Amino acid sequence: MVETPRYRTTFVRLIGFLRPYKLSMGISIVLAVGSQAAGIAGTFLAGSVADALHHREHHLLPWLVAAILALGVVRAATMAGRRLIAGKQALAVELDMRTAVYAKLVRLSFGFYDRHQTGQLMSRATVDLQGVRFFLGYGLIFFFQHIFTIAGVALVVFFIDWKLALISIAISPALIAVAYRYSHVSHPLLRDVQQKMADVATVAEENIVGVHVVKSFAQEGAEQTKFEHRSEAVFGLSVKANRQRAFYVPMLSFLPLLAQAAILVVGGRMVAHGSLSVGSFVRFNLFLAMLVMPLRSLGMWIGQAQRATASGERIFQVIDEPEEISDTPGAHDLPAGSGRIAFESVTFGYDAARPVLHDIDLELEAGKVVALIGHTGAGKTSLASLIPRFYDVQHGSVSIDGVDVREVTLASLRREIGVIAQDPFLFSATVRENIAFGRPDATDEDVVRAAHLAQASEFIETLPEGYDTVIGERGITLSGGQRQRVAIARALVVDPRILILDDATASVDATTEAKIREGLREAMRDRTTIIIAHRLSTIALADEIVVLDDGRVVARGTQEDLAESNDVYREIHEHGMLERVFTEEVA
Ligand code: TTP
Ligand code: MG
Repeated sequence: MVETPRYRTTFVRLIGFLRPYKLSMGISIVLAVGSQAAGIAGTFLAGSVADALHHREHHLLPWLVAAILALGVVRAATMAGRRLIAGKQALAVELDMRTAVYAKLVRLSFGFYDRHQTGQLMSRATVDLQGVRFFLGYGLIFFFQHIFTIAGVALVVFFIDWKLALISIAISPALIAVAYRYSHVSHPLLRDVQQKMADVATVAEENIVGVHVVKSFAQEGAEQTKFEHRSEAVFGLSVKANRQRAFYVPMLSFLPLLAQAAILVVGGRMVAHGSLSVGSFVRFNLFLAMLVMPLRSLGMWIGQAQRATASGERIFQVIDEPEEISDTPGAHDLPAGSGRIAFESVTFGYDAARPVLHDIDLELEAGKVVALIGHTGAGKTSLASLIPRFYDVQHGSVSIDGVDVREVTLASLRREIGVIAQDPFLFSATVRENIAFGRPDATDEDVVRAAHLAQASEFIETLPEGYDTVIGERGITLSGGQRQRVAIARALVVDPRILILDDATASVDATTEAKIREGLREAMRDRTTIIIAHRLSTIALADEIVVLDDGRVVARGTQEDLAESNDVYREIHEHGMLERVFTEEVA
């Protein structure tokens, strides 16, 4: 992650998210202040009722009650207005923030995802966002509302009697401090509870997803114990949080009582001596009650602001992360061409200090099929991932039809390259939507044609709802070979100039492999194709073979060339020969 920005900067930037909502913020604050003012005025009049009763001015009563009711209506109306406006604005701010975070997440490079854990990123996108959302949505409005209430009430009580006012205000620092303290100590605990709950969910999820492994190793008991341990951790922390609540909440209710007792004693004596009217005595008690909530909330608010800022910092770390791989200024679309690929003295490493590809010079002819072979870890996947610019080279260049991939827009580059991974990821959507993923405007015919080319149409039609069948979580309802063919169809529907198949047939049985191979034969027509393969039968599709060893090209040629000269190829050849006989028998 990038260097963390400073606390104050983060706070200012967070507030910056409110800029588009200045008007509605302003109106909300005015309405909030208005409703509190009506509340204060109503409370004041309640005291006047007591005075009227005390002085037997009964004719004033109906007027006073009517005025109190009218103020109540004003209060209710302004409150409703504030809730409507502020509520909508809070949701809009949340939407903006979420959009900003996700817009960044989808743009970040593969390198970023290599360096960061999914769980970490997910928590930023959810928990931290939640921490900020409430504060940004309502925090400022509440702040102004509380400050106004405290100031307004303080002013009125000082106006009534400054000595009594001092007594009631004296409680404020203590109340704010205790509320702040509560918010301060409870938060880390609540966050731990949340974290432990995530742990419980993780164990539960892994056990459900990995149920086959758990059962086949007879580890149900051990897994249950693990689960119980984590659940007990949640229990322990929750009990602790409960203990805090049991202490602080009554404490927060008790503190104002001290002030009230003082006012009852001192004020009562003043009333008895005639230096304070009964009405003012009533007012004091009511105003004191009015103060309690804002004072408590203000204390909590400070804690909330700190947490929101901490969460904001983590969110901004994502938002500020440089995109590493993005369109260079002045990038143009990849010009039309036939799909010739050239690597020129390419050196590349995931960590620049440890290259995994060394000084590779390789030219792949347009429209030809090249098989990339080599031992595991030789760098085949790495080499292929440089073409769609999943990563940038450290030295040298990769070009398509004579144009450096770094000079063209990513969208135009990737549109021309279909990548099929070994274990392709399919979305929980219909087969049709999965195939049309790269080209949402594809017609049904396009989808069916692509499926047909990939030899997938046959099995898709036997699915319960054909192309409208929704693929289950992680593609569970399709077999490995079926998933792979859907992935091939997905790559073909965009009609790319270049096709890259990474180990595409390593995980399937011979019959399926034969079917996929048939699909490929069609799919590869008029495209430059790179097949990373281990099976001889797949390699047989290629016009040429490139052998990679330890990040270097060590040989290239036709099958016949390599059969004589290359050890790696001979190894596969001996092993794969049996495969081929078997495959042909079955197919
Ligand atoms: P690969 O390019 O993944 O090697 P490969 O595709 O030839 O191997 P396989 O047949 O098993 O698929 O890896 C080359 C080196 O790069 C290896 O040392 C692992 C390393 N590597 C990373 O550090 N990060 C990555 O994301 C990948 C894909 C590889
Ligand atoms: Mg690989």
